[in-house]
Amino acid sequence: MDQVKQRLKEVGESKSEQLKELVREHGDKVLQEVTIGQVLSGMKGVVALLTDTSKLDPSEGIRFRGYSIPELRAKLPKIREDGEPLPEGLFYLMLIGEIPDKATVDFISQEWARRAQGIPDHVFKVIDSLPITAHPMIQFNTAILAMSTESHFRRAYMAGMDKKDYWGPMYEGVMDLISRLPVITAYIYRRCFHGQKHIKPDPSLDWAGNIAHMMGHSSEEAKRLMRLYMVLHADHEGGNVSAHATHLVGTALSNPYYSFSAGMNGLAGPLHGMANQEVMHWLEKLIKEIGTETPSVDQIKEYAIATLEQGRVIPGYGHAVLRKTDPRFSEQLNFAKKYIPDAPLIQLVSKIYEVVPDVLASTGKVKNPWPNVDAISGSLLSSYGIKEFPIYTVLFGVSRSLGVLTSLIWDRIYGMPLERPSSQTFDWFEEQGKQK
Ligand code: NMX
Ligand code: MLT
Repeated sequence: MDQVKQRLKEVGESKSEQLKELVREHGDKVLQEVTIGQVLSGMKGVVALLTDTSKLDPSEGIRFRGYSIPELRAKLPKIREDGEPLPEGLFYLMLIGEIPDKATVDFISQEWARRAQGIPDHVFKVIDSLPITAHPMIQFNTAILAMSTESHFRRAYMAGMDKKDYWGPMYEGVMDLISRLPVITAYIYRRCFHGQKHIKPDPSLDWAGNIAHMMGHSSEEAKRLMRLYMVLHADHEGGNVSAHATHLVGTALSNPYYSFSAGMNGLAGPLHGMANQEVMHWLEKLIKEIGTETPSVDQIKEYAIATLEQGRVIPGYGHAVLRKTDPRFSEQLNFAKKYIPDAPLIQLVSKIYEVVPDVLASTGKVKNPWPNVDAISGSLLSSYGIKEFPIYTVLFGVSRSLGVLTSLIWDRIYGMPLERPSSQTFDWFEEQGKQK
């Protein structure tokens, strides 16, 4: 058993006992009232999930196991003191609940580099059988499903493993899956946008540095950006579409590949992870229609109002939970201001930030007029030379694997049962509305 799995075993055993005791002793305790409005508007604010890896505060933003993003950037191990934290460290923090030392992070980097070599050939053949015009998310998700032939979890289940031990093969599958996503991503990227000229992983590099390297953006600056990107998108508590879908499918004891694939199908929606690509189309169209990369505040305002009048959303703005500017947006903006202050796209994003919140607030219905993580991530990638928008949601997905898959391991540690809420008919809801 490797050292991370050993520590997980120690932490997990007592936690799963605590959960059983909580349910035994306080299972009848009422948590909250739920209104018809909440159920019929996407269950917003309904507490229905147990997720330890991170928690979202509407004003403060995300905290990973209690740590804010600035705290993580200060505390998690880095390669260089002035660099970005390594996502391997965030993975360990989300999995174990403790900040790792650099030796542990190096162990995870090496372990992932080793496991990344095990992708079976048929996965690349399956990708190659798709047209290069197929959206990278289609190719990514197809590859994830194709990799499920390797599932330790399925093999253990078929062999009749005791359910209290399910977390073990789940951990092995998750480690394999996370390790292999960068290779798959770079393969798809090079296939679609760089004439199939593939670049081998460099086993001496960290996980995120290797993504940049294999994509062909191997400057130190691009690697630093990739480390930031992979940390910022890793998790957003349990209720977002990708986390919720991964968890839900996992409760049927589907293997980690099936479960993660479900989450990635959700991430591919334009209101969720695909918003990063949508933002770029919105910016491109703005530049084309106005005829300049440096539009005035009034021109941006007019363009934003026209988007709303066409019955469309302004991508990159709004959030189901946040009620302030997303700190993931602010962190990226600060990063850009530090390293590439003159980048035209970053200047445009900053100007849009001055205008759009007022436009959205003036509708009187948008609950959060502030930018989210996607309002800037594509502009940042593009400014570093990663200009092919369709890969952006795949990169989001690679990062999101860290959070949703650590949660999936914890679901098996806790022995979470099949999730099966009730539904009711329209007539039932109407009847409830009439009752005093
Ligand atoms: N542009 C235009 N209208 C908006 C926007 C926006 N950015 N955000 C919310 N609204 C509308 C929303 O469509 C709804 O309209 P209607 O009543 O006509 O159906 C109304 O405002 C109330 O919606 P909210 O309760 O504020 O938002 P909700 O929780 O339903 O949805 C989002 C949250 C994130 C789906 C929504 O803000 C949105 O569509 N934003 C643009 C897409 C986007 O950036 N998504 C990325 C989210 C982050 N991520 O990576 O997942
Ligand atoms: C996310 O990162 O998952 C998004 O901000 C969406 C959400 O939290 O609902």
